[in-house]
Amino acid sequence: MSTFYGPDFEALTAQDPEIAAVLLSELKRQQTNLQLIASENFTSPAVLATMGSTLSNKYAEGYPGKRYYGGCEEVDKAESLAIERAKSLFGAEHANVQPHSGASANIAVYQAFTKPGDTILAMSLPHGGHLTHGSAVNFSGKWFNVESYGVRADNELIDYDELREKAVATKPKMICSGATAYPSLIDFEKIRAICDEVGAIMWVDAAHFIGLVAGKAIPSPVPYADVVSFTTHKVLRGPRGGMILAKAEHGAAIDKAVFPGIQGGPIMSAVAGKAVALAECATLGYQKYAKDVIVNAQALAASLEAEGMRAVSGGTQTHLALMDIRSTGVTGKVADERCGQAGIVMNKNSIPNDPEKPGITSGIRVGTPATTTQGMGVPEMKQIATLISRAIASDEPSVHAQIKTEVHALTARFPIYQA
Ligand code: DSN
Repeated sequence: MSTFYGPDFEALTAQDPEIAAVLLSELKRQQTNLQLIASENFTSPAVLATMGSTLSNKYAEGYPGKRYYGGCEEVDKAESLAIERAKSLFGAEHANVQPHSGASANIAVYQAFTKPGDTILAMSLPHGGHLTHGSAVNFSGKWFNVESYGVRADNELIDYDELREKAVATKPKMICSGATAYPSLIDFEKIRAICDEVGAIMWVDAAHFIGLVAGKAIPSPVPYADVVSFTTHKVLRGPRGGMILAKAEHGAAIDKAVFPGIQGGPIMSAVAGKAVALAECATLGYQKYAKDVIVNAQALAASLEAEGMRAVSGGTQTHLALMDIRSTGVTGKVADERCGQAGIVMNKNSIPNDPEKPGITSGIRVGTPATTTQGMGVPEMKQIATLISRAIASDEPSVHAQIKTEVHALTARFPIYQA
């Protein structure tokens, strides 16, 4: 029996045992540790099979029916299915399924709507934004005049007054909403009104929460935004990659920006994998999953609070919780390391107005997309919070070894990728 969901693992083992061993060890790592990184998930065997298929061999620059290469009749079908499924699932007027990643999708959005030197307004990275939303070390911060907004000091929710004041004062070409470490919902109607007031393009980077939108668990930005970009591998549970939805009037600009603007040949195996994932997301089972992800995140946040940590923004309405762990006496970096030694995988994360540097931090970010895919529920979230708390509290390798044993016992009850 094969333990790997790929068509030719035996052939790979014979040809390249070193890489085959990496694949097996990574499978074991994913199966036995607790995966709490908010941006990761376990995609389905069907998506994995598509990603490892011969579609990877095909060059297909252009779009279905208008390619720069021959022999595209089969991959055309896959891309057309992905586009139609994306439009139908999200009620979108236009979909581009070719971006290689979330960052690529975002570069295409800049390319479609702005020129270097234009002003954009986006959430600051230290308050939960993303590198491509204008960070000084990213192309976006180097090529654009970036104005930022953040969260209010009192409740750690987006400061819409500040957002509007900055928009009115700086007249940005584009206003970006969306974040990587913001546990609350975003008021898209309010942001649409601000964009209309100042004549800005409304861009939503929905990478983190689009899977919750697909599962009808939270409100959608699609009716409000000019353009919505996202990754396909987070809560959405698809292949690694990106996607862009847009109003019909922007469709041609988006397509031109993706190809030939910033990419050459699309990765057709990933495009087909996106089609498979989108069909999975249209099921009632996925809708239940999306709601369970949020219930689990709320249970995890509440249980970590019961262990003495503080949930930023007062809790979560999404798939992730950002915990201020200063009460534990250790930094996010140390907590991340200690949890890692105990088989609990998550990441250190800055909290709003963090006194520590980004490489150290006062917080941790925990997410529930992967554990919920495994079938874990509220009782397991309570157990996980206790395991995290115990791991953070100790610098004893023997304590971490004991917790790791308990983690392995827990994950063994919720197996993934069984042959
Ligand atoms: N790096 C991703 C995350 O973990 O949130 C965002 O791109």
